[in-house]
Amino acid sequence: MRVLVRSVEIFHVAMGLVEPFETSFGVENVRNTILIRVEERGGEVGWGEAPVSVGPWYSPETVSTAWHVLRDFLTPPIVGSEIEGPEDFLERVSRVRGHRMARAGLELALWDLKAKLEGKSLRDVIGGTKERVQVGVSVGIQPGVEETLRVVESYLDRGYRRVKLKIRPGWDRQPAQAVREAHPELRLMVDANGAYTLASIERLRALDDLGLMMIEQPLRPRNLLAHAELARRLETPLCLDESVESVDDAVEALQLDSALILNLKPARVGGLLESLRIHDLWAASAGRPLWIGGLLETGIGRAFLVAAASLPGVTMPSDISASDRYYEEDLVEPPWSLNGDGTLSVPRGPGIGVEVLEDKVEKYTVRRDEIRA
Ligand code: OSB
Ligand code: MG
Repeated sequence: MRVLVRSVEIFHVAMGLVEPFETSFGVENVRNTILIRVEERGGEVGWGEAPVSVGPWYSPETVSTAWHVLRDFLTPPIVGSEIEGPEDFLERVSRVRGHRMARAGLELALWDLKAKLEGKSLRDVIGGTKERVQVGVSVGIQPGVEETLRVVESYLDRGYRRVKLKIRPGWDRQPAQAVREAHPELRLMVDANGAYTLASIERLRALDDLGLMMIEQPLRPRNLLAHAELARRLETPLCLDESVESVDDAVEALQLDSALILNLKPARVGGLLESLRIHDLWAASAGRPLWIGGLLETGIGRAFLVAAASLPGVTMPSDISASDRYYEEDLVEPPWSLNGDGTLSVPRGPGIGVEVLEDKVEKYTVRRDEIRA
């Protein structure tokens, strides 16, 4: 690909969630996030998403920091100039430290643009091999055990075959045990979003007899060494999420043996190129299980998750649910829908393979900016 980038538009969108999503770090009712639209001289367009939120809870990034960094640092090096593609973009902004979700948003838009210009699906451009990807559902913290059982039941009725429960100290053994007793064969796991310390290891040990697939991110992000110790002292495998922001982090996690499993989120690591490197390292070189995680993306960001989940090293169900699990209406056509076998289909059309409904984007936009040469 070699194109002249004519403009980059950024949209702050606010979309109500169909139900509040509560984790150990807080509750979200409305998804505030950033969409990116890149247009090249010939009129072809690429879309991306930087799935930040209003506050720095999951990661230090927010809508405001991503807006600032996209506008002032990531976009100027490519607007009005010829660029070769996502790799070229990453080189031009390599001085920028951190801000990986902002960077991912623009990088993803360039992958969509590249694939469209080549007339290929995103899956084919990145080397995906699957036609359908296995997915699961992430269940937020509920007011009580009854509600948890009811919510899980409703997802199972809709066809989901793997359930992840959000936990925090004091909301862990009880809901997990109740779901396990009601569904002895269910593929079940938990995600703590870093809410525990090694000092509270007994709370986590209490989960060891529930046959969980894994415990995701039990300890704080910077604690790779403590995760390694915890992994040695628990039966249940550990999975890292927030701890791995780059291929360098993945190398260290493998060297320290911090976790068996990785939840790979393209936005968390700065885009698809870094995701491909981490995928090759974790799955192909180290032979460890890996799956794709989400951040309540709109249908636009979801397309990149589905493409990533079609990679051969993704061997466990991914956190990619259908559009109606998140939003009343999605920004793409067709919306993402669950197949009867608990999978999502990987689109075959050019680029992200779903049409972006620009009138819907406009409807949910609270702030828009356009960067031109
Ligand atoms: O830790 O995986 C997480 C959503 C927002 C922030 C963090 C996480 C999540 C999820 C939801 O678990 C996954 C999804 O998009 O369905
Ligand atoms: Mg997580």
